[in-house]
Amino acid sequence: MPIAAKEKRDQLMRDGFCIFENVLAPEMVAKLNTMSEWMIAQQDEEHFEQHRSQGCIIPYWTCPHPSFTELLIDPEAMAVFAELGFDVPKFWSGFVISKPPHSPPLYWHQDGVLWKHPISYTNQPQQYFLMYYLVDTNIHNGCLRLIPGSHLKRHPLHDMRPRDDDTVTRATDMDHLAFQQVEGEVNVPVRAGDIVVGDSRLLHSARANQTDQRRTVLTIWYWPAYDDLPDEVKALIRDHITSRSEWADWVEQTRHITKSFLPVYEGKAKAVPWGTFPGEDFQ
Ligand SMILES: O=C(O)CCC(=O)C(=O)O
Repeated sequence: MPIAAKEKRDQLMRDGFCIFENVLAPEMVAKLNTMSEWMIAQQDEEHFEQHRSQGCIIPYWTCPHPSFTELLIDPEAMAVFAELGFDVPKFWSGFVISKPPHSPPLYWHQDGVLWKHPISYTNQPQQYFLMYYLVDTNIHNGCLRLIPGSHLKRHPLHDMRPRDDDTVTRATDMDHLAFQQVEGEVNVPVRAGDIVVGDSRLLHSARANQTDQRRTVLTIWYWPAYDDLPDEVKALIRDHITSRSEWADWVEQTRHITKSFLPVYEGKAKAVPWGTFPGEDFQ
């Protein structure tokens, strides 16, 4: 497929991210804000405590809402993939992540799951996030920050396992490396309605929200070139999406809308084991 957004595609491959401005209309942003508030209101106190560094993180299928389904297949957003040269992206998962007023930064981390497969050590397109910030962001209200190129090159932060440490996820140890300013980081302020496209292996975090307003982002995960993935990776994707009954139910209930974006693998290959940390070969 031709690549209309050549510079952005080059940036995505080289730096691990790129930005498309002004993709969602203000009405859609308003609708998604209403949806997010409805989902956030359903969480209990322990959820917010446990995920204090993120604010909250709600898988879309735990509170099904038609606006999320609409966003998954949004033609303007899918046109972003087409401009990048990906004409058959397949969907995986999605979350509402929201920082309340006056809340701590998000810890540094990466979200790759294929580190036990050689594909992770190549620049073949694998898993990308689309991030939709629902307010304009800046360094005061919790904008994204990231380390360009860290999807391809080891950084000392790769040796950390922040999600295994309660003092990080609950943001009770703010001296932890996971919260520090680090060499090579860049801030990524955006406007509501923009999309940040990023490689799941990229190290990223978010600044603290020091304002009186909530800061919400929706992250949706896709496999932009699913058909080119090895069978054992397709098997991992298939097994994950059907691993929880609530999730599998959502897939069935919305299949009539999302059908062409659902990954299908009917082969016999054994799924590659889940691998969330880079091995020593990653240098
Ligand atoms: O809150 C953000 O800005 C990014 C959230 C994120 O990437 C995550 O929690 O994995």
